Amino acid sequence: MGELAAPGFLLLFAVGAVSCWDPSGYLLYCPCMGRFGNQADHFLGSLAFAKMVNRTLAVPPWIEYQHHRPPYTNMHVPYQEYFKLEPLQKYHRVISLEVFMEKLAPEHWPPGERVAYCFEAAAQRSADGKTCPMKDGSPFGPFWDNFDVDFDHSNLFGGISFSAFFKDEWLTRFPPSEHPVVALPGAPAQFPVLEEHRALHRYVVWSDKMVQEGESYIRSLLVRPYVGIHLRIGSDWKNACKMLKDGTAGPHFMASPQCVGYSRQSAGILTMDMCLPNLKEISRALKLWVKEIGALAVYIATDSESYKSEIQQLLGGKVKVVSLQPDVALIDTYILSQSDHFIGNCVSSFTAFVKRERDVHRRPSSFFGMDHPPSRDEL
Ligand code: GFB
Repeated sequence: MGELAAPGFLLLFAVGAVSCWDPSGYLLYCPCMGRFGNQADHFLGSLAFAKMVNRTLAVPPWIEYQHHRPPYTNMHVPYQEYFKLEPLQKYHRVISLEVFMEKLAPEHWPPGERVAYCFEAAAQRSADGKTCPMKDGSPFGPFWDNFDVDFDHSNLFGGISFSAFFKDEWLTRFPPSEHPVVALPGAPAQFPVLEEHRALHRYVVWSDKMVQEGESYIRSLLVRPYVGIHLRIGSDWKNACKMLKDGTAGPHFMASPQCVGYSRQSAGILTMDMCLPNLKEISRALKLWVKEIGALAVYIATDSESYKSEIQQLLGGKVKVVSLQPDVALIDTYILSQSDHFIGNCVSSFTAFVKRERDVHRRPSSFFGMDHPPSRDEL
C-alpha cells in the first residue's frame, strides 16, 4: 500500500516548523459522520487520501455530542487530547486544524478567500444549486463556527471519487498552486475503513494522558488476566439491528466487514447474535473465554446496561466483574484495548477501533456470535 515513512526533512518541516507554509497544499475536512468509531474509520481513510494527493492533512478535532449533559452542545476535542500527533508524521505530513487556523490561516487562508470543495450532487441541495453545504445544520455549522470559518466560494466536482483510481485526476484538476487549501464538508474516505487502510492504525498512538488515566484504572480496579467485552446494546443499536432482522441489511452492515470479510462475494453470514447479543450469547462467550485464559477479572464496556450482577452470578463470584461507565468513552476503548482477551461487537465501529488497536499489538480478539460457525437457527 506504499506506506513509506516520511523522510526526515519532512518530519522537521511538519513537526518543528508548523508555521512554514507547505507549497504542496492542505486538506481540511469535517468529521461530520457518526460518533467516535465512525470518525476514527474516516480518519484513517482521510490520512491515506491526503498522502495520495500529497497534501498536508489538517487533523480535525473529534466531534462529541453532549446533548444529555452540560454543555448540551457539540464538543470539539483536539486530536491530541486522546492521541499523539507526532507518530502520524511517520506516515505523512499532518498539522492539527487548531494550529493550521491559528498560525497559517490568517496569512494563507484568510477570510474572503475560503473555498469549499464538494460533489456537484451535494451542492444541488442548496438554494442556488451551486453552493457547497459546508455549514448546513449540525454538526457542520458548529464545526466550522468553532474555528470562525465561513466559506466565500464553492468549487464543485463530479465524475471522480476519493479512491486511488482517481489519483491523477485529483492531482491535475486541483494543483496546489491554484487550489492551496481544499476544504471538504465530510471525510474524503469510505465507511467502513477500507481493508488496506486498517494498518494505518499503527500511527494512532495514545496520548500520555490517556495512558496514565487508563493504566491507573486498570491497576486499581482490575486483576490480570482479564477479559474485556463491548456490549453495544442501547436503544439506537437495537433499532439498527432490526434492519438485519427484517432483511433490509445484508452481511455488509456498518463495520461488519471486520468480521464477515471485506469481499462482498465471499462475505460470511451476519447473525443477530453478532449484531445484538442477548444475555444468553453474552454468557456463552464470556464463560468460554474466561475459562480459556483463566481470567481473574472481566471488564464490561457498554453504551447501556452492563449486566454486571448477572455476569457476576454467572461466573460464580470467583471472577471480579468491573464496569466503569466513564464520562469519556475513550477510557473504555483504552481498557478494552489492553485486556488479555477482547470480545467485541462485529457491527460496531467502536469495537472496530479496539480490534484494530489490538491487532497492531498482536492481542487476541473475538466477536459475539462468532466463536463457532453460526447455524441457521441463529439467524
Ligand atoms: O463509536 P461509534 O461511532 O460506534 O458510536 P458504532 C457509538 C458511540 O456510543 C460511541 C457510545 O462513540 C460512544 O459515545 N458507546 C458505544 C460507548 N459503546 C460504548 C461503550 O462501551 N462505552 C462507552 N463509554 N460509550 C454508530 C454511530 O456507532 O452506530 C452512528 O456512530 C449510528 O452515529 C450507528 O448511531 C447506529 O459504530 O457502534
